[in-house]
Amino acid sequence: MQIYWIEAQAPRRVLALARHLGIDAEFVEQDLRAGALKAPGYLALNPNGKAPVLVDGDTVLWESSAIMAYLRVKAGSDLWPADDPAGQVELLRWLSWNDQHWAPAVAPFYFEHVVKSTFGFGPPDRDALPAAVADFSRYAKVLDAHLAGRDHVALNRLTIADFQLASMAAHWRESEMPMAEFGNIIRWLDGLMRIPAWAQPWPA
Ligand SMILES: N[C@@H](CCC(=O)N[C@@H](CS)C(=O)NCC(=O)O)C(=O)O
Repeated sequence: MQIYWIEAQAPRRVLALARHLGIDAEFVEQDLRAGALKAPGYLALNPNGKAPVLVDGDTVLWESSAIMAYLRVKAGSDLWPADDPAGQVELLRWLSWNDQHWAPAVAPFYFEHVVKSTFGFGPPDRDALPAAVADFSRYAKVLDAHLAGRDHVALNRLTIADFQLASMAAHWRESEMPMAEFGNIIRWLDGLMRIPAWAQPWPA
């Protein structure tokens, strides 16, 4: 099995899960700045030209949530509720909510402060961020209320939804996300950081 990755939030979910589950895979880092994700060989695996991608024999998968579900099935862990249709529905709710609402709300902060510095795209444009605060607050309120009295996003246990929702928000401090009033989110993110594979997901 190969997992193609760059040092960014969507691959991070997959790498963390693979490490957490002890999956034996070859981790193939791609050079974003050299255009590796847009090379014909890579586009044949993922026509979107994005990471991560998983190749396992004849199976080629892109989209990190699908890859995480695949890894879970492979490892037989309960991070994806394979035998629980109602649990799957609950997870799908949060995976969809992330991709439609939460990820776009946190992405401007993450991009300006983390993506730019990781890949040498220049300094953060802080003037671009005030316009992003309203959306951030709107959806942070939803997540914060949901996490009151909970340590995890769904099913009262660690699932792939936690990794999906946390991958950009985990960087809230250095990204200067206006998180101060959302104590339940902070508690949840700090809790995830106690999982060694989440705190340090990157292959050596
Ligand atoms: N929805 C996709 C997102 C994939 C994605 O946007 N990957 C980013 C890194 S986080 C990427 O490869 N960006 C490079 C590019 O767009 O050129 C997933 O969850 O896998």
